[in-house]
Amino acid sequence: MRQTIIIFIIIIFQINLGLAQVWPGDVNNNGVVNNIDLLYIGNAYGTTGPKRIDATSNWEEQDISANWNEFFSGNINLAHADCNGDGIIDLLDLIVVYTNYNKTHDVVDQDFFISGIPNLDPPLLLNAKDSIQVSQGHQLTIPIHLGNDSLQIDNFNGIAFSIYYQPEFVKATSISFNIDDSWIKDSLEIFSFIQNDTENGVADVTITRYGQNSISGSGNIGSLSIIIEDDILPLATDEQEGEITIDSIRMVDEFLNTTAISNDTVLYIIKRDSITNIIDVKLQKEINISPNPAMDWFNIDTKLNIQKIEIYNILGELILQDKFNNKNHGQVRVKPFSNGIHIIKLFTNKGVISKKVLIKH
Ligand SMILES: [Ca+2]
Ligand SMILES: [Ca+2]
Repeated sequence: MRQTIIIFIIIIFQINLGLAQVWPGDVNNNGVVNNIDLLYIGNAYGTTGPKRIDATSNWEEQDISANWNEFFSGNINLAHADCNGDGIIDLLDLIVVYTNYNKTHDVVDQDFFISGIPNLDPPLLLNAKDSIQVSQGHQLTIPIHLGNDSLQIDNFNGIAFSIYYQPEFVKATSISFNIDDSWIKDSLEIFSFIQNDTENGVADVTITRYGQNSISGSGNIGSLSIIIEDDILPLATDEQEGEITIDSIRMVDEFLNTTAISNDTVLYIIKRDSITNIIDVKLQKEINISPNPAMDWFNIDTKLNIQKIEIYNILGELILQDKFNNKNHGQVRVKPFSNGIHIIKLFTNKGVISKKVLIKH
């Protein structure tokens, strides 16, 4: 009798403290299924453990039969990454994330993002050319770069980010992410995922390597393809404008530690020639500063309205303030300033934007 009570107590203890309950697809167990969960699947890819008894992918709380040996940081058992409960973490679990995407349970503990500072933290860039003609299939392709020559990426294991766009310009199923010549891919050790919310104009992307298997480098990681919506164009007698922004970025190393990455926006201007039927898409960075490095002066060119600019030296001292009176272009003389990096703060109708300019006489 006494032995039975002890066993009973041990079982209760295990249920309370040991075994997790899994919501299939919510790998980091924060209450919501999204592209961040796929970073964890990538990280634990190929790991095996006990199968879930009576496992399904249904959106309901499911008991696991036994804990796996490994844990993610935050004491999250790897059993959460085995979304379909078959005892291995692989691409079938990715399908469960698709199936249960955006579903929530309990109180959602929102995923965090560390916003990088432009020109100080490595960028995730929409590497847009100035002007693209998209007469064939109306497809717009924008290469995406992670890191650059001066801001390299150390220990990339995976990245999740979102692309925000005006849904009225884009066909319902027309956004795709293609990994082509990509420095984060070697021997095909990578998978990518895109979930497109056409109603709100948000496409969530995840690209991750298989397992804990990081790589360092910078440059092209793939390209975004967007098909421009035909239907709106015949109505457009004038140019149509919109924005594509890349944000909500979470880049992780092999231990799922997050690195700050700066975001990016391009403006696009679409015009359809009513005679030739050629659609001309002009892409433009939100703010262009050139030349950079600057010798005696630099130009600012943007679609935004600039109220004023401030220039700070490397010591953080304010050395110039200039009114722009809501203009969207102008020239700034920097001849009196010393050589080195300077921070330009632009006060615009879309908030304060910081840019880095190198002055080199
Ligand atoms: Ca989650
Ligand atoms: Ca599985």
